[in-house]
Parts: sequence; structure tokens; C-alpha cells
Amino acid sequence: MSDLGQKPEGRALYRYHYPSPELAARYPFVAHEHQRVDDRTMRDRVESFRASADRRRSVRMFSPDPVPRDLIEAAVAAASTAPSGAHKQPWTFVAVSDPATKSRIREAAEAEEHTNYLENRMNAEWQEALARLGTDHHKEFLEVAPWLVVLFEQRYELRPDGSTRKNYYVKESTGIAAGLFLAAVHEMGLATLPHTPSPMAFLRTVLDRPENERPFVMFPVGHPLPGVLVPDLARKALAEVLVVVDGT
Ligand code: IYR
Repeated sequence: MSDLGQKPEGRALYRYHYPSPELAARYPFVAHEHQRVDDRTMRDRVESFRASADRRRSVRMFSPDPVPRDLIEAAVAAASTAPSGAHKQPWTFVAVSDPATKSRIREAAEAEEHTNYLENRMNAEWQEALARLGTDHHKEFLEVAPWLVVLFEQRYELRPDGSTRKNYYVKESTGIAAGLFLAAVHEMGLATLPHTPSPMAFLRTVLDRPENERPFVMFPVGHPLPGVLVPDLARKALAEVLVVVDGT
């Protein structure tokens, strides 16, 4: 074996090796493909990722220009690399470009949002928090954007024979997949908006999804409408979001 687990002085770094010989005899394992790079390279890489991520903005007016289906498929493939509890990958992405289905989704979403905004299902504090975004119950972008990608969480696994199995950390797993989807869409040069027309149960009916699936978030995806404006928001400074415990 390599020097895995050996400290320079020869003292064992790990007493319990992963995988244990028993585990490796029982289940398949493969070498982790990894190319170690120096600190400067890592700094360059993370800085270019940060700068790109910082250019991402949620957009509320999309261009109707079509987006090829293979780009949506590639973004979902990237998102589906997300880690998940017990590697269950408890998510389903439903990508909609059919205009009739998009219209039904818009209609149902606007009905829910009408109750939220105009019949006070969102209380005053909530509406106040949204004031600077200026969102309202109009959701035209749901019809204009060439794609609506609806992400469902699988509350449990439903096997083809009808039997069920538990899923684990479903929200955490699906949330990470949502983040990767957002990043993939942004990296390829498209725009999106994590949209949660609340309550979202209608999406299961409209999209004819099985009982184990619950809508998690919906992403209109497309090119931004040229000249679109976004709220002038600042992101929190690092010191507001990071606490370092370094023992000094
Ligand atoms: N779902 C509503 C309300 C809404 C809520 C939050 I929190 C937002 O950050 C934005 C909107 C809507 O989509 O308008």
C-alpha cells in the first residue's frame, strides 16, 4: 500500500483506515481521482469562481429566445452530481418548455400569489422584507422564459414494484442540488430565479408527479431580457458570515 495514513515520523495518522479491509472486500471501491495543486493555483481558481458567482443575479424578466434542450440537460446533469444522504439522490428535475404547461403553471402560481400578496397570507413583516425587491403576484416570466425547471424532492423512494424505502437528509440533499443547478446555469451564461410560489403543491398535479415527490423550488431559465434591471443589493461582508476558530 502507499503511505496513506502515515505521518512523517511514522506514527499512524489514522488508526481506523477507510475503507477497512473487510469493507473493501465486501463492496467495490475505486481510487479517488485527484490532482493536488499549489496554494497559488487554488487562490487563482477560487478567486475566479468567487468573481463569477458574484456576477450571478436573480432575474425577473427573461427573453423569450429559445434555449436548446441539451443545455438544460447538461445543467441538470451537473446538479445531479450533488452529494446526498446515503447517496440516494432524492430529487427529480422536471424541465418544461411546453407553452400550454407553462401557462397552467403561471395561472396556478399567480392564483396562489394573489392570496399571498393581496389577501394577506404574507404578513406585514414579510411584505416589508420584500418591499425593496418589489415582487408582486404577477408572474409573466413563467410563460416568457423558454424553460421552467421544477425541482422535486423525493420524500421517500418509490420503487417500480410499488415498495418504498426511506430517503435521508432530503432537504439538505435537494438544496445542494439546487445550488449546483443555479451555478451551472450561471456558468453557461444563462439566468434563472429560484422561485417558490407558495404553496407549491399544484406543481405535483400539473406535472403529474408521483405521491412521493414534493415541489422544492422552481427555476425559470433563459437569457435575461436585454437591459433588465435588478435590485441594487450588496452581499454581506466576509466578516459577517464567517467565524474562524483557529485556536489562537
Ligand atoms: N413566493 C412569492 C413571495 C416571495 C418570497 C420571498 I422570501 C422572496 O424572496 C421573493 C418572493 C413570490 O414569488 O413573489
